[in-house]
Amino acid sequence: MAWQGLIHKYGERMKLTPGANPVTLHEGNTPLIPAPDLAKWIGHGIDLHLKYEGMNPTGSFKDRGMTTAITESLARGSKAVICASTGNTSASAAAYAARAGMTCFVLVPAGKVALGKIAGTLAYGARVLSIDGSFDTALNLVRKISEDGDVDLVNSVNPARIEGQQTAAWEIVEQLGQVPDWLSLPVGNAGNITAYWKGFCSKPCLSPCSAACLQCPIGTIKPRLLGTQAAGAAPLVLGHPVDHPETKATAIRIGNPARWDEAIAALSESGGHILAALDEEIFAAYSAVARTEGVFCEPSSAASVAGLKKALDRGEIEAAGQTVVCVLTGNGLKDPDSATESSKGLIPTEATFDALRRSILENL
Ligand code: AN7
Repeated sequence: MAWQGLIHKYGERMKLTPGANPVTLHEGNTPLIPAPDLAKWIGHGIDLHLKYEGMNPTGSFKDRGMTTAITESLARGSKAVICASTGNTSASAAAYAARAGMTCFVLVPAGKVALGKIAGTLAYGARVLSIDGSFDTALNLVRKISEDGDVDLVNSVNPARIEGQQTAAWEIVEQLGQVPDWLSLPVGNAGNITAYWKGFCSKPCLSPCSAACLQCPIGTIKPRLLGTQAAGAAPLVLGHPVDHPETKATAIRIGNPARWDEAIAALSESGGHILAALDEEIFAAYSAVARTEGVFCEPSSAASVAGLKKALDRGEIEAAGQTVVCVLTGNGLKDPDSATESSKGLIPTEATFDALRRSILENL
């Protein structure tokens, strides 16, 4: 049967209102792509796979948690939702709210959201409120205003978001036929790391996922989690909130993660590790992912690759011969400015045969 989204596939395994009518864009079922050439770039003999979450309907992993959050909100009879966002949450909330016939308000930090994310959010008809403040300030404001009850909060402090996002862990086990040894992901507000850990700790699925997985290993075998923050926005690494977070990886420009305690617990229970990557390291990984494997992710997503390389290079973790999944949380098309700025750019070529031949020979 054709793919009908996450609630259709996994609804029975999630804590949701029974009988609620799913609001879905047929999200999930994203590719898990083997990445042997990127593995060589990283070094250290790892078996690397990329979970390409940029293939979700609005271009990021947020859709997994938004199908559940908006479904629950609609079932409660809400007419409007609100979120703070560095961009991807806003696009996702706006799309699912449009589908549900609800009004969506988003608060974004002025000038710090990638163009494609704003474009999507506006296209889906959301009210985009741009504030002179960080994501953290925006989140505090929307948390407070949602207490009035007129608008439902759909940031990842909403438990329905975590319910939906944990499905990525289940998909990875199905696609790989095993639990990976390491799961590497970027960490901003820490909802995703919380959700993955919940998924990996849940009950096994009822039927075998694949030929290689005759008995579901979920809940018995667990991966180690590797979290990466941007160096200018690394509260979990530093152990204290960052008042003025700064990074060119704007999706993870977050100084005081809402799911702080859950993230620390997941890291410690999994025997994992968290570290900070410099913007240069994140952008080097960003280019490497696209050029070695033809997979275009946004800069923040590449933090999962940058952090993995850095942790291995420094001997902070060992993974030789082990299976590693890097979660590429968002699509590179969301951030055209980063893509053009970190490439050589266009090659002006006169429209003649000779000029064309010269351009080709000079650039072979
Ligand atoms: C591409 O959209 O917080 O640690 O408001 O867009 O679960 O927050 C985005 C976060 C990683 C971090 N990669 O995930 C938002 C927002 C991308 C992201 C993260 C985000 P969390």
